[in-house]
Amino acid sequence: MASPIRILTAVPICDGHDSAINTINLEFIRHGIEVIYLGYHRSVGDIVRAAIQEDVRAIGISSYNGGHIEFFAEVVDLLRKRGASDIKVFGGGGGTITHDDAVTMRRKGVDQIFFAGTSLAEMTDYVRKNYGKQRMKRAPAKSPDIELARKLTGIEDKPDRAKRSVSKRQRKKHQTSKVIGFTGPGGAGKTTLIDEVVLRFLNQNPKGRIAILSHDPSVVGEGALLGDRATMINSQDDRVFMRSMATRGQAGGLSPATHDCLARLAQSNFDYVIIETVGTGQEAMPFRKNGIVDLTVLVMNPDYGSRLQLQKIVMLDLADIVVVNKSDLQRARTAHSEIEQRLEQNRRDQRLVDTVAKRHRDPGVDRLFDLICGGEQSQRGKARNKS
Ligand code: B12
Ligand SMILES: Nc1nc2c(ncn2[C@@H]2O[C@H](COP(=O)(O)OP(=O)(O)OP(=O)(O)O)[C@@H](O)[C@H]2O)c(=O)[nH]1
Ligand SMILES: [Mg+2]
Repeated sequence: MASPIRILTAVPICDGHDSAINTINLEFIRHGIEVIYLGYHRSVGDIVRAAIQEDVRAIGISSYNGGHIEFFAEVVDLLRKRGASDIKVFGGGGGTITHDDAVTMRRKGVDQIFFAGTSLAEMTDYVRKNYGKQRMKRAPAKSPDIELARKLTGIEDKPDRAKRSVSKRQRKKHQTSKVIGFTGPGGAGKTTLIDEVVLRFLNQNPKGRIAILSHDPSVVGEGALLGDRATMINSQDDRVFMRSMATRGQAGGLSPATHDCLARLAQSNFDYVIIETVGTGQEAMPFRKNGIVDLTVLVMNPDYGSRLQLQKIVMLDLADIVVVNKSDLQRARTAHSEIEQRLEQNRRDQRLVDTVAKRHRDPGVDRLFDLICGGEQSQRGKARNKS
C-alpha cells in the first residue's frame, strides 16, 4: 500500500487566525493525510526548516492578516535557496487573498490558492492528486539535514526492508549520540518538558545539536495530526533536528519504523537524541526491546487515580527517571509520596523529580536537565571538547 502523504501546515507571523487551518487539518487527516501542524504566528525560516526536516510533499499556509504576496513568495524563495524546491507551496485565506493577488502569487511559484466558498473535499482532492504521486528522482541533497530527512522517509516508507539490513549490534556500535526516551500517559506534559530540556541544552551548549523523534497516533483512515511542533516553540531552531512520526497502525506508543529511524539519528552526530512516545497506557513498555535508548524518563500526571493504579503501571519498574509533572496542581504532593513509596519497593537507583514544565526556569526542570545531560557526555561532545 502507498505511504500516506505528509504535508506541513502553518499560519504566518503576526497572524492568529488558526480556526480555518484547524478545520482543514482535521479534514485532511480524516482522508488519510499526515499533517504536521506548526501552529500560528510562524516565521518563514521556521516553516522552511520544519518542511525540510519533516521531508513533506508540500506546505499549506493559511493567511488572513495581509502581506500574503510577500510571505508566500519568501517561503518559495527560501525553499529554493536551501535546495528544497521539490517541496510545493499552496494555501488560502478567505477573502483576504484576492483573485489578482493569487495570479501574482502563482507567478512567484505558489502552486494553488483556495478562495472563500471552496469545499473541503475540493482541497483534499487537490492534495491527493498533486502531492500523492511517488516523487520523481530527486536532485542530490544540498545539506546534511536534507540528506537525513530523506533517509528517514526511506525508512518510514519501507520499515521492514530497513530492519533486515541493520542488526541491533551494528546499530549500537555506530551510535554517537546519547538517546533519551520520554514516555507517559496522554497529556502528562512530555512535549512541554522536552521543549524546556532542549532550551536548557541550547543555552548551555552554543555549538551543540540535538534531535527529537516525536510520535502522535494515526487515526481512522490512517491520517494523523502531528502537532508537537506547535508546542515545542524553543525547539524550532537550526540546532535542533526534529522529526514527527505517526504510529501508522502500531500499538504501544511507537511506529513500525521508529527503531530504525532512531538508529539512524543516533548515528548522525547529534549530542542527544530525544524520543517521545504517544500517550501510553498502564501496560506499555515502549523501549524495552530497544537496545538504543540509554536513559528512560517516565512523565506522570499527578491525577493518575489512587495507589492501586500505581501498582499497575509497568514503566514505574523500568524507568530510570520518574517525573511528577504539573507539580503546581493540588494533588502533586500526595502523588510524589505515593510514587516515592512505589519506587522504593523496586530497590533500584531510580530518580524522582517534581516539575512544572509550563513554568519558565522551573528548578525541577533544571534538576531533570542535570540528570539527563549533566553526567555522561555524548561522543560528539567529547570530540568537540578535544578539538
Ligand atoms: C473568525 C475571524 C476571526 C477570529 C479568529 C479565530 C481564530 N482562532 O481563527 C477572531 C475573532 C479572533 C479574529 C480576530 C481578528 N481578526 Co479576524 N476574522 C475572522 C473571519 C470572520 C473569518 C475567518 C475564518 O476563519 N473563516 C473560515 C474559513 C474556513 O473560511 P474562509 O476564510 O472563507 O477560507 C476558505 C479558503 O480560503 C480556504 N483556506 C483558508 N486557509 C487555508 C489554508 C489552506 C492550506 C488551504 C488548503 C485552504 C485554506 O478554506 C476556506 C474554504 O472555503 C474573517 C472575515 C471573513 N469573513 O473572512 C476576519 C478577518 C480575517 N479578520 C480580520 C481582522 C482585522 C482581525 C483582527 C486584527 C481584529 C482586531 N482588530 O483585533 C484580529 C486579529 C487576530 C490575530 N491574532 O491575528 C480581517 C483581516 C483584514 C485584512 N487582512 O486586511 C478580516 C478579513 C475581517 C475584516 N473584513 O476586516 N478574527
Ligand atoms: N498545570 C500544568 N499544566 C502543564 C504543565 N506542563 C504541561 N502542561 C499542560 O498540559 C497540556 C499537555 O501538555 P503536553 O506537553 O502536550 O503533554 P504530552 O504528554 O506531550 O501530551 P501527549 O503527547 O498528547 O500525550 C498542555 O496544555 C500543557 O500546557 C505543568 O507543569 N502544569
Ligand atoms: Mg506530546
